[in-house]
Amino acid sequence: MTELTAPKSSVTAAQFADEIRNELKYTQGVTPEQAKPADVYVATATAVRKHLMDSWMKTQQDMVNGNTKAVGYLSAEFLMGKQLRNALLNSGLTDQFYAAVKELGFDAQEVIDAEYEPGLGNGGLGRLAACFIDSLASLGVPAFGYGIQYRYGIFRQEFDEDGRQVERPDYWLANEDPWGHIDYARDQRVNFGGEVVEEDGKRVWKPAWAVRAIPVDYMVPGYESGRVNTLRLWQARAYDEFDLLTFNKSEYLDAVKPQVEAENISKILYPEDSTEVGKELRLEQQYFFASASLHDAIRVFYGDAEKPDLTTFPDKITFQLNDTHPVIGIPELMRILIDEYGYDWDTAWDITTKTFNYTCHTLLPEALEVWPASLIGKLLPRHLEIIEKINDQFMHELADRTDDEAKIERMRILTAGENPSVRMAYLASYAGSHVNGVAELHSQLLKDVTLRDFSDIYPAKFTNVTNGVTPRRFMKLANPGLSALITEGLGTDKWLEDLELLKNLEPLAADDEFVKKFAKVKYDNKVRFADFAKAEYGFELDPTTMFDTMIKRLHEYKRQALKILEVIATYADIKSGKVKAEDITPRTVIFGAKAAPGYYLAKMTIQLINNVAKVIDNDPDVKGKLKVVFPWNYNIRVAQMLIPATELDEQISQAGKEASGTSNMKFALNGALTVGTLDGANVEIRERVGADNFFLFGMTVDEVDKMYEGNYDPAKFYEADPRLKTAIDMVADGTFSNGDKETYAPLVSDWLTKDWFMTLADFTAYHDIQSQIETLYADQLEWNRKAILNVANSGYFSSDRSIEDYLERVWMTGPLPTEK
Ligand code: DL6
Repeated sequence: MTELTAPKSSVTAAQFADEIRNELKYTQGVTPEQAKPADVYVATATAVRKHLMDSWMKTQQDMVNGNTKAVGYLSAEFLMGKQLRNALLNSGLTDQFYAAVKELGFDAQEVIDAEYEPGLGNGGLGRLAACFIDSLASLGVPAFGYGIQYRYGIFRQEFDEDGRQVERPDYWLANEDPWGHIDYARDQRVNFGGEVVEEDGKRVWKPAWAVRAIPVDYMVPGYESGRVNTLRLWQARAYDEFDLLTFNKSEYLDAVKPQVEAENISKILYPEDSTEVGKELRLEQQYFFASASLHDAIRVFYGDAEKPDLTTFPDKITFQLNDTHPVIGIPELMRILIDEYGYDWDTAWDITTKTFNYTCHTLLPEALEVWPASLIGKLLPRHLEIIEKINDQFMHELADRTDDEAKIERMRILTAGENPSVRMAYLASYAGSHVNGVAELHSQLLKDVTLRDFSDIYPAKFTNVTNGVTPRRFMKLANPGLSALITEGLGTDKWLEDLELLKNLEPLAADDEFVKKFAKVKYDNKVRFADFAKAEYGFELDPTTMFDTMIKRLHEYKRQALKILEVIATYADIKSGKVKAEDITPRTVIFGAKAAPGYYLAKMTIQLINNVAKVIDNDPDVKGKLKVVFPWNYNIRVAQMLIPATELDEQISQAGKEASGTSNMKFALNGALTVGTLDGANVEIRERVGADNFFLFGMTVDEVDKMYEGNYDPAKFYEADPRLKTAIDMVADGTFSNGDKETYAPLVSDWLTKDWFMTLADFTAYHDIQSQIETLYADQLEWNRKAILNVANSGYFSSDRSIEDYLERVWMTGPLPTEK
């Protein structure tokens, strides 16, 4: 499908076709006749980069020569998704592309499909980083995304014949990556290990080994802004390729060992950290990219000056620490300033605290990183000294501010005792200028619970910035049908830059003709997804059924278990005849989720979902009424197909556990109704779209807390709700494991004896809301009216708005001046 016209580039389709031909010849060395779609993809990407080159260079020059403070977004994850269509859209070359590839005799979709999606992130955190750098560029704010170019991103998920998750390595760099430019000349040295000695009254770090950090630059074009920022991802390389002497002695493995070890640093995203070696590698990764990025920023703004005035550093760039992964950057900047540039401690501290801000993305205490001091001491001995000194200074500062000794003790960055450890979130909360959560409720809970002591002592540091998503990728690219309808309804496509304009769609929810057009777009998207699911996975989906979707990482707190138990109970209702065939709203329940490779119960839940899907599929009694599918290897590409096709969005985490969620925003903006708890950004979505247009159920944070205090007993809920009991019994009795009662025994036992996230306690309420959902769904006009009201009132959840909030509340900067 050709997309609506993007901001125009003056290049004609014929010229663009010539540019692609040129790249085919001079980059790929093939004629159009010899070319494969993958060649045309690379040639197109190369041509697009050339279009962006002037703006990219100009943006950097304006940033370095002007007075606008830049933003450095330090993040272990950037889940970018495919680049081609986004780059075409933002550079105004979409229409030319479709015409040009046609002229060259290629199918545009095949060219688009030739791009391999990099998975350099896990989930919401990495995708948020990608949305943010898109918005920064679109708003014209000078910025760098800084991270790691992992050789292997998140694993490729497969399911075995028993429905179990199998993790396969995702070697995305086995494919050409035309977007990344390796800049060997701007490498950085990153040191590790060794010892600290006293020399001339100074502490001097004598590292034992070093890794070469090589930047790979990705252009980040803004939409309609004329600005192009940089995503700089570091690759780790060894300094010495290998030891020839050892090699000649035929000790091959020993000869390449240092090289292999150095390059391991950027090899995989989130190495398994249950072992010492895994932990060590994670810390190496974090220090590797934090150190290289800080040195890089100094190089960018001060060139090779030997004695730059780094007291101006916080006026040049402000660094956002995306979760705790880059927090080791704090002692690193202190070390750079003191050891490399000779500043005294107080000046270095002043610069450092003005430079960093910290975003916390979790409410799970176990997700706040804590490093054994011994490990930091082994890898980064000078940093451990600096952290000790920061901790001492902090303890003194606290003693001046409070008499509450227990509180001071609780707040230690470096814990006391025999095996001290370093709490990275505390380090960031003390050293950062600002600390923010990612939704109103989350920021409040950070202040009230997770970082309460810090917010008591430093209330002014704490703020909220509710997450957002980019409408360019998640509406314009993902949902061309809805985008065209919105533009028609509003009479302008300016909503792509100012998403609050969607509000003007509100009156159209009362216009039956518009509602019908909207319903048709949704139906077409369902057909599109059904076709995709058939081609990709072999699924047979019926687009006349309700598409009910739950996509997110598999975690107990997100409660995929709640959804699957409800599906099982419904299945049992149909089988037993408790629910009459004519009373059933036919549904297709779609799951998408990866479980961390070491997360036993999460992986078992995946297995259960797959086997429930199989049993239901093979049962003629439920045919046409209920179907479950689990497209494996959920990624951005699948999200872009599935979200626009979804009618009911499941956001059913236990209240007080989901920091924000961002798929909830994507769904609302694409006209799905949400069934959800009062958790994360659901709260704000509901406030904005209206309580009548949101299916709320379940316990609140306070009710959850009370239930924890009252010795929660899940078995009571099991006994009290016969549907729940039946569903759990079916899991236990082998219905979904060929009669084997052991397969899911750990899951069943966890539900009945522990159920930390209170799936059972919320089950009845979750079921009750389903009848409201089905009543409304039976009235398609009303359903779609409410869906339009969701779209109209979700403009706030643009990542452009999030970035504007960061600019105003945290970063205190803005766009580069535009030329008169
Ligand atoms: O802020 C982005 C994203 C939130 O939308 C999710 O609610 C939150 O779970 C996620 N956080 C993480 C960090 N670790 N944990 N847990 O991925 O951030």
